[in-house]
Amino acid sequence: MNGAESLARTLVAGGVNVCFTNPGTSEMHFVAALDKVDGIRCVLALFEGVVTGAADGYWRMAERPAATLLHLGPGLGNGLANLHNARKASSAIVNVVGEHATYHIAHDAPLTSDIEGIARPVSAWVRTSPSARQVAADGAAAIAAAWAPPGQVATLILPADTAWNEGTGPAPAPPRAERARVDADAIARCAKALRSGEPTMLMLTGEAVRERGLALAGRIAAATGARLLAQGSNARIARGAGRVPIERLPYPVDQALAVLEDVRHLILVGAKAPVAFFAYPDKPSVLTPDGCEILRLSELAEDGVGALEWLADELGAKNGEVVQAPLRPALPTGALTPETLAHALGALLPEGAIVCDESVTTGRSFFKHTAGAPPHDWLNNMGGSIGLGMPLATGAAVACPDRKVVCLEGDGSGMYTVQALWTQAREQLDVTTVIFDNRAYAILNLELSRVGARTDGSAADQFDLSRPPIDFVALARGMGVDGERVDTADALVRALENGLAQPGPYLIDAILPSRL
Ligand SMILES: Cc1ncc(C[n+]2csc(CCOP(=O)(O)OP(=O)(O)O)c2C)c(N)n1
Repeated sequence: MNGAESLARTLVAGGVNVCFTNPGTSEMHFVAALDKVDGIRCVLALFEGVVTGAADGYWRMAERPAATLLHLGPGLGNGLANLHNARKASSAIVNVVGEHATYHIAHDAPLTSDIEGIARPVSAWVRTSPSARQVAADGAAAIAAAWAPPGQVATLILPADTAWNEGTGPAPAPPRAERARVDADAIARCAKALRSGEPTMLMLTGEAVRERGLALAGRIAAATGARLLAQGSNARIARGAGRVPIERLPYPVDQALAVLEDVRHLILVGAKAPVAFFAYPDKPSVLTPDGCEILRLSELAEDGVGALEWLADELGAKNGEVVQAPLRPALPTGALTPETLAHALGALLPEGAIVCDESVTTGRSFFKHTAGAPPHDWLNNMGGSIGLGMPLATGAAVACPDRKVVCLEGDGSGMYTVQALWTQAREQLDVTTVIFDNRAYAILNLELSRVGARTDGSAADQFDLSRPPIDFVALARGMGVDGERVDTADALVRALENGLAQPGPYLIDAILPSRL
């Protein structure tokens, strides 16, 4: 058995059953091995940003890492932005990156590059396998590194001769590291703050914003009067009727400051201490008020749900959590605006939906109007690098073929990785994509004044996507995805009903008032 097959069998033995691919010549033996070995599904994407974003979405929903297959330094480089997003989301991914045969590297052929150097900033673990006899063990180590809590990007670089030379057969995956339990001091400090009678907030993310974590946090809130808030962006929030509802920290600095202004004790459950997305002249970077005590219940890698359980016990908070009542807005009619769009989503979001949210400025009231929809999961971009939404939806749909994926996508953001639609068509993935076609980089137009930049007016041209207008329905059709364009709330409702009723991919180009 050659090294490539040894690695492929190692992946399957380690529970890696999907590989998002965009291969080249140096990966041909690995491609052949993936073909030969049962138990791993290969999903081709036409740009590496789709490959890496899909692997992120797959992890968030399957809770198992996918592999990627990328072509040397340039292929990895094309996938970097979404690997950055995956790193920020603490998503586990096993990248397999092809490399020239070991003896060929010295010749500096066209595709030779510093692959480790490209991989390192986005990877917690990087290794170039030295030989075919080592590649299976390195693959097993990569899987273990990816699984390290809370989830990591591991990059294994595979010189072509390590794939084609004689290997060892598969290596067993090392046991997975468990999440560490928090110490008793953390519980005692947080309990003291919660008993102080002073305004206290729990800021949650990670496992803590899934159903069980939210229920426990809700109990603590009911027993102590503490407020709950999620981070501004989260890998996956469990929401909807019957779950403890939670708001996110708003993006605009002034709004975030207002939400946090009275907090005296902030307890972080997996979350980072809140800071502004960007610096602005005359606005603070740190969003907590002066004098606010910041305490940590758990790091993201620790057992946050266990910590909430312990804390709830300590406080005698056994039940009493307030859950969201079922509540849907009425179907909207009239003009299509971000607000009527939010109503349509709230009215129609199906039970079990997976929402991949890259709605940027259009989505500011989506949370409010979807809060009482049937139970669903909500996935954010955590790294701020746009072009994640459609790949994320692709990976989520591969992970959960029985659930409807709803991709909420800005027109500007969507254009980065629009090729994801082709993969959705090829795999017949159940994704309804709604493009928020405001023909602008609207957020940048807002930011221009927020940062205090002075212009004579022509700067707005850099945010104008209307010249020429982008025909998303034609783009989708060109990649095998059906769709329609809508410009009223009534038409959006019909299109959403239509898209959600179909089992495969569908795209709705929602024409919104221009935001320039
Ligand atoms: C990789 C990357 N390039 C550029 C940016 C800067 N950026 C942030 S938002 C944005 C435009 C988003 O436009 P759109 O998706 O249409 O949403 P809208 O602002 O119109 O709501 C850009 C270019 C970024 N965040 N990431």
